[in-house]
Amino acid sequence: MIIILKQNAPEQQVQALCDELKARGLQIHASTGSEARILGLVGDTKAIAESWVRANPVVEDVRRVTEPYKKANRKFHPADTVVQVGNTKIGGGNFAVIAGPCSVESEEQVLTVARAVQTAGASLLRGGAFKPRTSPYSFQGMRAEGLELLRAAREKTGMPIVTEIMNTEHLPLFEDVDLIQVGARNMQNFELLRAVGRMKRPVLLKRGLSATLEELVMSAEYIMAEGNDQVILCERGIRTFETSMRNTLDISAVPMLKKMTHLPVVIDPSHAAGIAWMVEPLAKAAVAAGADGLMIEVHNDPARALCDGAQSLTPDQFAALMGQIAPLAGYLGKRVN
Ligand SMILES: [Mn+2]
Repeated sequence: MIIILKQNAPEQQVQALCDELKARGLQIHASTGSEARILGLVGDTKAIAESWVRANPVVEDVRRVTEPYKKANRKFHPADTVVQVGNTKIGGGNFAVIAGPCSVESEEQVLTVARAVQTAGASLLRGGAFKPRTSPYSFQGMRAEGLELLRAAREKTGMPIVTEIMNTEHLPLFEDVDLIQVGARNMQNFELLRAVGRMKRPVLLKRGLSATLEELVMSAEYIMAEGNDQVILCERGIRTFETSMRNTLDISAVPMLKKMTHLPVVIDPSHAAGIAWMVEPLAKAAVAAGADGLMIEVHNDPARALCDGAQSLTPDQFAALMGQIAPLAGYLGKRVN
């Protein structure tokens, strides 16, 4: 961190600032130029808030020269993190597909879809039990009963389950969920992030609809700061000025997140587009850009789906997509599981 001091800053106050910074364990390299006087801070500055420094009357400006995220930062952890969910590995050259209905609707529905996506090559089963819906009058999910149906489908197929947690009160219900999803709307629910960090189970963290990549990585940092480094990042489309699709898939998030962090990156083309026919081209683009996996919504009867039917693939469409995705990922050197 570099602090630029105001011209003619009183020496006594500058000294007081330096003493405070030293008391926080930092070393200070001061340099005086013809136009400005600069303090270079050496040491771990992640807990020093820029706003706290800027509030000091002798400070003209402050700049961070290293990223505020440490545990998620590739600079301090060059090797890719591999997250293992059941027998499935994601990251570090391992590619996996998560598929299933937007929401769990009945025992028959979730089991039918689970069997179909498993046959087509998906290794993890998704399904929403607690649904964060824009309208309180929309279907809110089967809640605890939905979780039971996912467990039953896991029992019958052997597929690990992926489902979204919406608040910390539900934590006891999620203790045996294989991959806990924190959804886009909860990306900055910091208490929830800390709580899933303490659970020591793999977490799928979705990017908020208007979150920057640094904000997404800082949210991962919250989970990791609690001692849980099994975090998978998911880009699911962001809100832009474009209205012809539900969201705009930020494909550049894949290479940029991989440069910023060592965590696996998964793309959800279903929520990005909101339209079933766009899932295939976006999924291919994600694989080509280097994604470690895909998360895709599949429904046995999209026209009658209680949630997100327009973006759901039928089992046949999903099988056709997998027929293209798996060879493409293999061609790019990924181990598909
Ligand atoms: Mn959905």
